Amino acid sequence: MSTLRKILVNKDKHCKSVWFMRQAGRYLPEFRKIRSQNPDFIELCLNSELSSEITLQPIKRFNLDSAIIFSDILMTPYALGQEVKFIKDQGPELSDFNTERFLDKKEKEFSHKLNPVYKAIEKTRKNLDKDKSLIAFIGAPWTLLVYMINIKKNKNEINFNKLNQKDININQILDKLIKFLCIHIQNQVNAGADIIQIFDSWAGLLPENIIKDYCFVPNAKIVEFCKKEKIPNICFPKGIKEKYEDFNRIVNPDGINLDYDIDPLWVKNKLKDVVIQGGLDPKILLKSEKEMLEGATKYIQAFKDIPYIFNLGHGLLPETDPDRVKKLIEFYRNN
Ligand code: 1CP
Repeated sequence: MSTLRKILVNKDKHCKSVWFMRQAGRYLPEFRKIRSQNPDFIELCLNSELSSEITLQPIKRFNLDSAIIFSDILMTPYALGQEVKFIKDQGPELSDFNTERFLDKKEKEFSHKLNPVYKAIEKTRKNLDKDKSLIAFIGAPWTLLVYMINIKKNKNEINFNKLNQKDININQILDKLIKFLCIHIQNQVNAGADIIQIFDSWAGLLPENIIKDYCFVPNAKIVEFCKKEKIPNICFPKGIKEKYEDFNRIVNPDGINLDYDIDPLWVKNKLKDVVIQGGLDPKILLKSEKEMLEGATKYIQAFKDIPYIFNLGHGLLPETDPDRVKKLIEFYRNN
């Protein structure tokens, strides 16, 4: 059994396990080389051979305990018929959302379009040591919706006028998304993934009055599906501050990833009956080695008596020095 499953499923508090969000990506020269030869990001995600190779790059380099499949949360809107483009230094851009066409999408076509992702998972599983987990992931419905109907004004603001347009029935869209996301989860597990992480990266932009309907309830429905299918799951409701407590109570996932805003000591008191993952600010890897190791110590100490998976409070930044990543892993394993 992998160390990640020992912690997440068996709640083994003595076991150590480390992986990083965005471990396969832009801070690695070997990734940048492949990326420079593949200008279309979606095409790269649909290239099973290369996706699998990229997934294994950080495992070869650092011998991490788990691999996370190289793909993107926006592969879901892509498979649901929207065109997805990544504009350099601007982030993703999706073609106009058409409610009718979206609601009409069929399961078979959706799974067919994502087949290369499942092939990449199969291939990776064959080349990954038995004692390592292969993590697959989805974007949570709210976070996907933010991109799909293009409602983010800037880094920290939602265009609520657009969200409340009469021709967009949000609940109907969320329900359809949940259904397709559960299919995507099941397909990834059937292909060989053994853990699912659910990224709700924009949960922190939801106001108090709708966070339950748009974040807690959709995440809860997906976690319920995972539990029914015995799929170990980790939720990441980024930016929701003390509402982590409500989230944990209502959604009740196997694991919860902390963001870097939340105090680990608060977490220890307030989040019960859940495995804790991550928390360390990825920016700390850009500071001095001393600061980085002090930062890591805070998390290692806070969670030494409970099941804890070492990771970050968001993805590794593109400017991170890979040698720093190596140091951090060594430090965690030796402490
Ligand atoms: O080279 C490039 O320009 C592409 C950069 C890149 C990479 C390497 C993007 C574009 N996505 C990815 C891969 C990716 N995305 C992974 C791979 C596996 C790994 O973690 O190693 C994962 C898990 C994701 C998940 C993802 N994509 C999230 C959730 C996590 C998070 O960061 O909050 C989100 C929000 C996205 C959307 C996305 N994909 C890429 C960009 C630039 C964005 C937008 C982010 C934003 O709007 O800030």
